[in-house]
Amino acid sequence: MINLNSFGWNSFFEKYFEQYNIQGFEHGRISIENKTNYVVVTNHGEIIGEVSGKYLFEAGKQSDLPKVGDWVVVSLFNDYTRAVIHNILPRRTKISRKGVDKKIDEQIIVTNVDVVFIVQSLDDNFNVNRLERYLASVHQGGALPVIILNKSDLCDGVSEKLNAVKNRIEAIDIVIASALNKSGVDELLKFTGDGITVAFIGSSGVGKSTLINQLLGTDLLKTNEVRIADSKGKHTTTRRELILLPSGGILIDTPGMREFGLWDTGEGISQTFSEFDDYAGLCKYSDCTHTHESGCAVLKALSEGKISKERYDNYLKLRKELKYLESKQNIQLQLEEKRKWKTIHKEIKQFYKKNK
Ligand SMILES: Nc1nc2c(ncn2[C@@H]2O[C@H](COP(=O)(O)OP(=O)(O)OP(=O)(O)O)[C@@H](O)[C@H]2O)c(=O)[nH]1
Ligand SMILES: [Mg+2]
Ligand SMILES: [Zn+2]
Repeated sequence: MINLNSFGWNSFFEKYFEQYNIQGFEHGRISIENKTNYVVVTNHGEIIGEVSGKYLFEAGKQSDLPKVGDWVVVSLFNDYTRAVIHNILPRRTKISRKGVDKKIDEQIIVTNVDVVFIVQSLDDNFNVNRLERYLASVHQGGALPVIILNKSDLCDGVSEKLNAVKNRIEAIDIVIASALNKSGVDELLKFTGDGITVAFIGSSGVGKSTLINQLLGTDLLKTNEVRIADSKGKHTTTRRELILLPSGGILIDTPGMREFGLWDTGEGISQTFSEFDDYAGLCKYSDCTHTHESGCAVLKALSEGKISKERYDNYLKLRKELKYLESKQNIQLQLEEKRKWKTIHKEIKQFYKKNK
């Protein structure tokens, strides 16, 4: 029997599972999402699982389907070699972004993570605006963010870059690492522990999989050189994968992301830019956009040097993106409503025709 506590099972999920437990269902955690099925870690080992037809039928959107990190309700068949997934237990935390296809949709990267390593490399990839973007999403999803600046061996001005981050971002742990010469890896280990789930996110090629291999002490995950021209990665990792750390803890590797569009991150932005809320509360107009209004306390704080200009610019940019997303979502909702009415009207007309 596998001890699922080591995979992060705890009283939070237990409480929700109780009703299924008394009906004889089992529980498990999604460790890999394949194209057509999942790998589920259960008390009886790693088992291939598929979502039940009923659940699939009732799932309204992509985010209703199981994701890596989810705890699911299953029944086991064929001598514990096949699992049918009936439901997902409530997600304690999640990381989401705006889906990359045309439809405005939430894409869940991983769920039920305690800590998120936001990984950047100290070469062309280094970008403080992007760190703040990731932070807003991680804050929104409820996990604890840690910033990892990797490939320190490739960078001469490490302390300048570290200061650039510290000047912009307060009260978040930052680890300088080099997966190549193993520095900083011990420091990363401090954030791991039995039952604690840590996810690695960031652009392709920053060294997420290499860092995980270093933590594991074996080359379990595939890694690949970056392009010489622009240090960009080759999207080597193609699936999210949950891995047990021999020293205790759970690590989740994720594929590098080209874009990290915000999804529903109002709270996350507030938390990431908490000093702005203090000032915004003092603005003359409650719907102040902090761009031109008289009596704007944010602009005043900016002119007095109490808020950094870079943070201000990024704050406005992220808020604008969120507003745009919300308006798009509204349009989409309206279109869906219209489509619904159209079908209803058509059905009614057909009914009349038949019954004439
Ligand atoms: N010089 C140097 N190279 C590193 C370091 N960490 C990783 N690399 C190299 O960077 C390349 C990309 O590393 P990966 O671990 O594949 O990157 P990844 O973030 O997993 O990328 P994707 O899977 O594509 O998202 C590999 O050639 C690694 O050997 C480091 O600290 N220093
Ligand atoms: Mg990788
Ligand atoms: Zn204002």
